[in-house]
Amino acid sequence: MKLIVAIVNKDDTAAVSGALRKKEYQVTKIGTTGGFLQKGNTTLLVGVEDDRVDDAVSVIKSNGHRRVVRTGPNLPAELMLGPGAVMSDGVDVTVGGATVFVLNVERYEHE
Ligand code: 2BA
Repeated sequence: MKLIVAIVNKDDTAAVSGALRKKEYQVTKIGTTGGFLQKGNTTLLVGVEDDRVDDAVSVIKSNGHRRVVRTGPNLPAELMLGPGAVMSDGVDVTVGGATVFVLNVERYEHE
């Protein structure tokens, strides 16, 4: 068994989780915040049998869309420009479709 952890844009959450449920995947949604943009996104947890992982990931990818988002002003930019650097204007970044991690599940219990 695997646990899929998928971070999707919050505007795609309903489409992604709806498409997963339609194919009888069980989904848990967690409201999360991206560390870079500091904007809300959604993390989905999906426990699946090994032979359904590829299908579940393809459902997630086909319902999560890439989009360009403008950051707010005064974005800390130390990673790009060095210590203490801040970008006074916003910049455009491309976000998503979906960021997907597939983890091995050592044990699963469900009463
Ligand atoms: P955020 O951290 O808010 O990042 C949003 C978008 O900003 C990213 O889109 C990427 O295009 C850009 N970005 C992130 N860090 C950057 C940096 N240091 N310099 C320049 N641009 C940067 P995605 O890559 O599609 O990521 C969407 C969201 O997925 C992220 O939101 C974060 O919540 C999550 N994520 C992505 N990779 C992750 C990872 N390796 N571990 C944990 N969460 C991750």
